[in-house]
Amino acid sequence: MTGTPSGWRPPLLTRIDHVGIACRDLAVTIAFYESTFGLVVVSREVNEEQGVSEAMLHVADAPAGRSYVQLLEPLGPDTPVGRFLARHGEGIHHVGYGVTDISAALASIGATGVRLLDARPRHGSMGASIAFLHPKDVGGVLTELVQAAGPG
Ligand code: V0V
Ligand code: CO
Repeated sequence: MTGTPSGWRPPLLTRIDHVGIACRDLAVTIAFYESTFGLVVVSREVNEEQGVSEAMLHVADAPAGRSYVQLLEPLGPDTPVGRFLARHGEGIHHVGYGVTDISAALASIGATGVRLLDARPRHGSMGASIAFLHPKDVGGVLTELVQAAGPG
C-alpha cells in the first residue's frame, strides 16, 4: 500500500467527457464551432430515446480519455432539450463526466441521496453508457455520467 490517508478513495469522476449545448439548428451551430474554433465533428447521431439529434466535436485528449463539445438539437418540442430551449433558449444544457464503472458510480452517488434520472445506464453517443442526475440535486446543473465504449 502507498501512504494514502485512511478513508481516501479515488474520485468517481475521471474527466470532463463533454459539455452539452442546446441549439435550435444543429447544422448552423456545427458550422459556427468549426469556423470559429476549428473543432472537428467526430460523430453525428440521432438518439430517439433521448429526443436529440447530436454531434460530438473533439476538443482534447485528457489522460483518462477524450473530451468533446456535444451540440444538441431537439427532435421535437416535447423532449428534454425541446423543453429546455423553450424555457431558457440556447446555451449550456448539461455537463458529462467520465466514469470508469457507471453502475458502481450510480450506486455510490444514489446512496448519497442525489436523485438518479436513470437507475440503469442508457445508450449514449459513440457507444457510451450514460446516465443523468437530477439538476435540482446538483446545484442546478444537469449532470451526466459517461462510461466510454471500450476498445472495439
Ligand atoms: C430542466 N431544468 C434544468 C434543465 N432542464 N436545470 C438545469 N439544466 C437543465 N438542462 C429544470 C427546469 O428549469 C425546471 O426547474 C425543472 O428542471 C423541471 O423542468 P421541466 O421543464 O419540467 O423539464 P423536463 O420535464 O425536461 O425535466 C427536466 C429533466 C429532464 C432534467 C428531468 O430534462 C431529463 O430527464 N433530462 C435527462 C435526459 C436528457 O436531458 N437528454 C438529452 C441529452 P424550475 O424552473 O421548476 O425551477 S442526450 C445526451 O446527452 C446524449 C445522448 C449523450 O451525451 O450521449
Ligand atoms: Co450528453
